[in-house]
This record gives sequence, structure tokens and C-alpha cells, in this order.
Amino acid sequence: MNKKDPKQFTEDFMSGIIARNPGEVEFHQAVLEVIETLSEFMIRNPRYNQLKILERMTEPERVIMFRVPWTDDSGNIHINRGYRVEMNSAIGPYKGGLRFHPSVNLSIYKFLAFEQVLKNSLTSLPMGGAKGGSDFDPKNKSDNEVMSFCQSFMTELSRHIGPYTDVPAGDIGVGGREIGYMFGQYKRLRNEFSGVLTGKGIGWGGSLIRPESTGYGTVYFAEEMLNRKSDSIRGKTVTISGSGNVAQFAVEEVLDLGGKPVSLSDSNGTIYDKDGIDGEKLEYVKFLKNVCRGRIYEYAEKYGVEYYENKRPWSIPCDVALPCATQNEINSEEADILIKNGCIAVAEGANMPSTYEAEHKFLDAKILFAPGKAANAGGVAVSGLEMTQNSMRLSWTREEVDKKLKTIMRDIHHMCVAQGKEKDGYINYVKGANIAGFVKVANAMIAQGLV
Ligand code: NDP
Ligand code: 2IT
Repeated sequence: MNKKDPKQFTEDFMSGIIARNPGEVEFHQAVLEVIETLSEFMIRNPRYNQLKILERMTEPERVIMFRVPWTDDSGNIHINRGYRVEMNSAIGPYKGGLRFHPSVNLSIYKFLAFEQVLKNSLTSLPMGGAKGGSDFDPKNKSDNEVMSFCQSFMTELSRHIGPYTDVPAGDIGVGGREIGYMFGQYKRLRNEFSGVLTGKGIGWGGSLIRPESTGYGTVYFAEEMLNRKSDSIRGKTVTISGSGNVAQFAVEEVLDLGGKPVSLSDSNGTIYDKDGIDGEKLEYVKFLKNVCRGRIYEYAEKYGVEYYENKRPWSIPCDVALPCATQNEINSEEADILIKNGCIAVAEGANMPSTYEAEHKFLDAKILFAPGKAANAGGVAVSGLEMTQNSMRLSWTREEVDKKLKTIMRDIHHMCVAQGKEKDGYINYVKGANIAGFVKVANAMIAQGLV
């Protein structure tokens, strides 16, 4: 390996990753982005390489895969597959969400767990990184079927987690309802009431602001980036994708800061509300999605706005774009359109929503671009605060938690600026987040010996 050439360093490292993890394209993508931005730093600091820190960080400490049998309301038996990728515990117990979606596979969980390690490090809270879930599809299932699945899933997962070992939370397809069913089953199996999951209900160990935290945090981060340029969200037209937890609270915070959110989406299509999604319409979205579990086209029918079937929001002109649905939901052509339409900032509420090519388009155009591991870290940060409150057997007020969330997002922004400043003054937030997240984990790994 030519240790002097960052490009060669990246190529050599990636050929090892690809050979060792064949076909895991999302995992390759997440690792490539990190290695590419770290390569110069690695060459300048050869000790990390001598101790094979990157090789260790890209190999999960443990992968658990298991059978999840359950019965539907008609008595039919179903078999799903459960996963937990415990990636890194150098700076704290494993921490990260559970995703229930039919599209998942090991590659997706490994990319999410890998990103989670660096994200959790950026929060400055003591949390390692993990991700898990199942190919179970909660759509069109009764509450009873979801409960039956969650109980079976937790029956196996409970052997591998614990408040000092691994603390899961929600992600796509896992919200308050699912966390409740899983918490109940864990408590029953272990006969203990502990902080084993975050995102719990407010009356039974949850933290105020946890549901809001990812969406709010993403907008706080976008506001920090704009403020640094003497600009702000106020008056800006904002496109948002998704219509779940992260998207809903991103809309709420954009409204709070005086911006105009104009789109939402789901896996069937996009609504474009030229007049803006106001507080009242947002309440309808929350009811539609969280209570009725309906589709976003119903918004278009109710308010008579445009609906683009099977389309994403990125052709809608905007100043700021907040992708809040899923991975690889902005491709290279869509990035071109956003830039051409005058978009000045992209903050990723979702994990890796921009493809590799799209991300490079944003960086090359030198627009403000916040990668998910920095922009959406508010969710896991408030999970960390929920763990603290559980340990102290106290609950902080909404204002206290929100203040801490704002401070954490501001600090992450500072770290990215400090590590990501390029010669021409442009802030490469991808590089900044990767270096800042990496150093703390790497130093902890070195201190703890070859484990
Ligand atoms: P939800 O399940 O609440 O909402 C997901 C939204 O994204 C839905 O509107 C869903 O539409 C849409 N979506 C999901 N998969 C796809 C797909 N393959 N194609 C198109 N649309 C899709 O999840 P969250 O809001 O919690 O998560 C959204 C993103 O934010 C994810 O990337 C997640 O990893 C990330 N994230 C979440 C955090 C949290 O605290 N919840 C923290 C940090 C990041 P449909 O209903 O049609 O499936
Ligand atoms: O991607 C994420 O950071 C999450 N889904 C939240 C994880 C958590 O433990 O709160």
C-alpha cells in the first residue's frame, strides 16, 4: 500500500472491504465515504493504521441473526428474520435503532450500524453503535399482529441487550407503539424495569422531546450552517421527503423558525403544497400517519394540492432540502436539479439519503451539505439523555431537554467546522463529521488494547 497517496489508500482499503463483504453495496458505500475523507488524516497519523483501527472498526464486534415466528389474526404462521449488528462498544454500550421494513438485509444494517458508531461519538455522550430490526412489514397489520410480532422478536433479542450492554430504539417502522410492546415483553422476561430501550412513553420512563428530537435537531443543524453564512431558515422554501417521525418534526421546526415547508412524501408519491404546510395541516399529517396509518395522497385530496405519484420531491424548487425518508433517495440527476433550482443547503434527516454521486455533486457545487451522521444525531442524542434520566430516576422538563439538544447540535456543528475546513474556506461537513467522530472512537479502542 502506498501510504503517501490518499487515493491509493482508499482504493486499497476498499478492495479489502469489498472482498470481505461481497455484495453488501450499502455497507461499501457508507465505508467508502468515510475512508475517502479520512485517508489524508490516516496518512498523517500512521499509528491508527499500524494498529489496524479502520479494519477493526469495519468488522462488527458481533452480528446476531435469528428466526422470528408469529401468528396473524387468522391463525396463519409467519416467519421473519431478526437482526442486531453490534458494531462498536469502545465508548459506551451499543446504541442504535431498530428498523422494521421488508427491504432490509445485512448490508443495510451494517451500513446503519457503522454510521451509528461515528454519529454517537459526535454527540459527545457515552454510546457505542449498533443497529437492528427485521424484514417484518408493519403496514396493514392489526395492533394485535404487531404486538404478536414484537413479543416474538423481543423474546430472542432480550438475550443480547440490556441497559449496560445494548440499548435499542426506533427507526423506520418502529415508533412508540412498537417500543411499548417490546418493552413490555422485555420486562416480563427479565422481571426488571430498566432503561433497556429508548423512545419509551412519557409516563413510563421516556424522555420529553425524544419523538421531536431527530426532526428538530436536523433543522437546528441546518440553521447553524445558514447562521454561519449570516443567513437563516426564515423565509426559506423547504422541501422535505418522508412523512414519518423525522419528517413531521422537521416540518414543525421549520415552521417554528419561520420557513415554508412545501412537500412531504411516502413510498407511493409526493405532495407539493405551494402555499406551505402550516401548523393545522401538520396536525392532520400527524393524525393521518400516526393514528389512521394512511397514505400521503390523502393530504392532496383533502387540501386540493398537487400529488406526484411514484415521484420524489427533488424537482420542486427550494432553498433548503431535508431528505427524511430513507437511504439513496436523492440520486445524481436529482442532485443536479436541486442545485440548478438554486438549493443552497441540504441537511440529511435520514441516514445516507444521498447516493455517493449525489453527495459529490453537492460537495463539488460547494453548497451547504450536512451528512446524516451529523444532521440527524439529535435523535440518538436525546436517547442518550433518556438513558441518563433513567439512570438518575429523574425526568427533565421539555425546556431542559430541548436546551441540551440545541447545545449538542451546535457542538456537533462546531466540530464539523473545525475538522472540515478546506483551503478555500468551504466547510466539508462530511469530512469534518467523519474525522471528529472517528478520533474519539479510535483513541478509546487504542486505550482498551487489542479487542
Ligand atoms: P418512519 O417509519 O416514521 O417514516 C419513514 C418515512 O419514510 C415514511 O414516510 C415512509 O413511507 C418513507 N419511506 C421509508 N422507506 C421508504 C422507501 N424505501 N422509499 C420511499 N419512502 C420510504 O421512520 P423515521 O421517520 O423514524 O425514519 C426516517 C429516516 O430517518 C430513516 O432513514 C431513519 O434511519 C432516519 N433516522 C431516524 C431517527 C429516529 O429517531 N426515528 C434518528 C435518525 C435517523 P411509507 O410509509 O410509504 O413506507
Ligand atoms: O439512526 C438513528 O440514529 C436512530 N434511529 C436513533 C437511534 C437511537 O438509539 O435513538
